[in-house]
Amino acid sequence: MFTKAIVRTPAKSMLNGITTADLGKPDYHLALEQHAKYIKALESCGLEVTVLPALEGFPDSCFVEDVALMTTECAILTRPGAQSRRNEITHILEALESNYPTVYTIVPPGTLEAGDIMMVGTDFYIGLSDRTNHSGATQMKGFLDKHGMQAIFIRMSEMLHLKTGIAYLENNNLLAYGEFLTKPEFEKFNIHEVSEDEAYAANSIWVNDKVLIPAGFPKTTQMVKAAGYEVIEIEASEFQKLDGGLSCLSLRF
Ligand code: CIR
Repeated sequence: MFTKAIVRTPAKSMLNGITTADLGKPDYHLALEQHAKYIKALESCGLEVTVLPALEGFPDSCFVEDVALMTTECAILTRPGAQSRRNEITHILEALESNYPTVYTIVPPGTLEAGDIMMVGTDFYIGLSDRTNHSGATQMKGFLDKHGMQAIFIRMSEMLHLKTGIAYLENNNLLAYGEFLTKPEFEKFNIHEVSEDEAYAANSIWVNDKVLIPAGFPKTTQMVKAAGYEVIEIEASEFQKLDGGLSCLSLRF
């Protein structure tokens, strides 16, 4: 179970965030409203949420998930592959140190964004993406090894981050889309397939037995309900415009 989350208020500069989505510029005020509701949803799942201030110098900084990995044993400060995001880490360090006695750091030539990491108990699936390279993943594996946790590398080529297309819902249930449907590493899971027209909903999150799903994806919502979960639908359209989903908006631990 998670007890805490860290989020960061979106900056006005989010209008200039990195994107491939071709959905237009985000509406900043709507993004703030959606972000506030996201926080409320996390709180309704029992989490104490720390809200960090907006960082205007970093348009993508509300996507806090990418700059750190929180485990039960330690936290790891990442080294984002996106150059414009690299120094976001200096602004999250204090929050990590105030919650963990041990904080490791990914160093050059490694790059890693934790949107590429999916936690399944003490196993951590690490996507080798455009943002996460082999050195970054190997450093991460070394840190996890020290604490008796395992890393499994996943080659990927179609998506921004591993969790763009996959979400672990606990109880061996995996929500998956696209290239992740056929990876041998995921065969052991009970795979719930997200259809192509609802691909964005593959980035959903399990929070203490509830599942937060982006609003507007009825097939995925129905499928997750049918699997026995209570679902909370969250409007995330303004973050979708920046290739960001529900997982990216928080660090949960
Ligand atoms: C980026 O390209 O870095 C941001 N616009 C979106 C980051 C989304 N993060 C995630 O999937 N973990």
